[in-house]
Amino acid sequence: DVGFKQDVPEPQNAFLKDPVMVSVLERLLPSDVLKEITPDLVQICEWAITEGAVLLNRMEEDQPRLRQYDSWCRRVDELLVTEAWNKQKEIAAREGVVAIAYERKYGQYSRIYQMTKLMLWSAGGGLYTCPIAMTDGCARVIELLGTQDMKDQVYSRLTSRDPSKFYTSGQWMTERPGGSDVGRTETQAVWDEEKKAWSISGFKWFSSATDANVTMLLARTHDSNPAAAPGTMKSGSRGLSLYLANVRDDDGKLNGVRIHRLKDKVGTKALPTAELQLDGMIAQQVGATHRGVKSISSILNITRVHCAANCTAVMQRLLLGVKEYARRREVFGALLKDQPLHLATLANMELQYRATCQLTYFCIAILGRVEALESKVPEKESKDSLLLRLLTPILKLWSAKNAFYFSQEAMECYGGQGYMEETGIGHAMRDVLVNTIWEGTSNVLSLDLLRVMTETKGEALQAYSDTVRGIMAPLKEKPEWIASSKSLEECLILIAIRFTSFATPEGRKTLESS
Ligand code: MFK
Ligand code: FAD
Repeated sequence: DVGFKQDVPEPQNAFLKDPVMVSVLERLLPSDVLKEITPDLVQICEWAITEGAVLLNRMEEDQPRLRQYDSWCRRVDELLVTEAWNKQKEIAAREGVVAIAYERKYGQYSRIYQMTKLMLWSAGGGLYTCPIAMTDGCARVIELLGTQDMKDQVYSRLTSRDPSKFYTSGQWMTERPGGSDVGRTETQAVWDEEKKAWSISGFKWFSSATDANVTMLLARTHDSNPAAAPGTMKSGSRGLSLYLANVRDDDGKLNGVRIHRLKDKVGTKALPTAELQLDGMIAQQVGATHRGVKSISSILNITRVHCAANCTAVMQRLLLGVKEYARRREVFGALLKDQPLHLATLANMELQYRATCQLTYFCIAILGRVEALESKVPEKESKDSLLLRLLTPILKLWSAKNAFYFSQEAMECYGGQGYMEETGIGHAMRDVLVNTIWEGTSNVLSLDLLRVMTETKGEALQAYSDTVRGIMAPLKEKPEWIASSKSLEECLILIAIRFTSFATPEGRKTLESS
């Protein structure tokens, strides 16, 4: 046991060590709100690097399993998740990682608080952020479109801080013929007069929260009017409606669901993603018949912001890690932090992180305003909701691509150690990669951007350019870079990064010095 031993980098309390997140919060939150929530944000970071880190390791080492038959050859489809995974559910409830957004104690600022806490919690909560994202989206759909009974029985649990009451939700859209093109959905919903409920049958190709209490799912609706010909259905996505179902009954028995198999994935291994066969799953319809895609779109838009928050949080952790390592690792007679070329790499990463963080918070702040001020579906979309609708696909697409490239750079910053599983970078890289696929691939999001621009007949773009102009007005800079960008998408992304970063004196300084 002789020879050189590397000085080991210490885990970092992200809230105390990252000046970027704090400066964004100082800009976006009233000072009394920030003061009040700061101790909570500090404590969740402490939890994440101590107890959370232990749970995270257990979740990765001991992955979910499926026990399909018991020893008497009876089909049981028992999903065995780890104790650490279940513990995360308890902690998520107690820490209010969904509840904070819906309690709205701080009005429009509650979203900012909730998303910040979620990002910091994710350092120890890991992939439990996935069911939390879908739970958040489900709560919003019920808030907007649910019946009073759904609000009393389900919404109250999705937004509860009591671990014994807290529910999580799944989001079952993807089927074998189409995940992007959900209009090819084969699953069908037939009205069951006796049960006074919908009976759903089909095959869901991806279900990430298979241990969830409830789920939102799309199905093709049979005409429930007894006078209509049996089996009357519309094709395409305009034949789909949205349904809410319990995944299991009170005894833990699955509600007309068979777990076909667990997926063998590149990453997100702690997450129990399964293929599901539905055979008479009892469900309630949410929102109007044949408006399923529109009705579920609130989940899509919220989970897409969650994906960006996840990317931002991963980048924050990786950046804190590589900076800490640069202070401890010596090469060619100097610490890495004093090697100009390495510093240039870190500066570039810093810039990428800051831009992602600014853009993510810009959207979170608008989401907070829209939710706090528009608790019902509005007659006419406000400027804020148009802006949010336009920016969400850009945010999700751009942060996901960026975070993956960023994780590769972080891996390289540790040299050979970065490629070792023990440093956790490979794990982070595999997990963050999925953000480019789930909740909409890059091309699907690009087309969504075009959808917004055309469907709103330019109003969303107008809201956007008004906002840019408002922010740019006090700046002397001439936006020649807009003219030099190669595509509309690139131009929009550049504007988004520029104006969200330039909106703070600190952002201006960083970008100018880079
Ligand atoms: C750490 C973070 C973790 C996050 C959790 C991740 C867990 C994994 C969960 C999943 O991956 S769940 C599956 C996610 N699936 C997708 O994201 C589907 C991707 N495909 C699309 O988004 C397609 O664009 C879409 C399914 C929406 C296409 O459907 P259609 O029906 O062919 O589109 P169409 O006809 O253009 O739109 C129908 C209506 O919906 C229109 O409204 P109107 O009927 O009033 O005209 C659209 O405006 C509306 N719409 C579509 N997308 C919308 C939207 N409205 C608001 N927001 C949107 N994003
Ligand atoms: P496809 O739609 O077949 O896409 C294939 C390629 O075609 C992509 O590159 C795409 O960009 C491109 N493409 C598609 N349409 C167009 C177009 N019009 N123009 C140009 N290019 C296009 N789904 C759920 O419903 N619930 C879940 O819980 C869930 N969990 C998941 C967990 C994991 C780990 C993963 C990897 C996926 C999960 N999904 C879930 C599924 C995910 O949402 C889909 O995989 C995704 O939406 C893409 O759909 P697809 O797999 O059918 O690919």
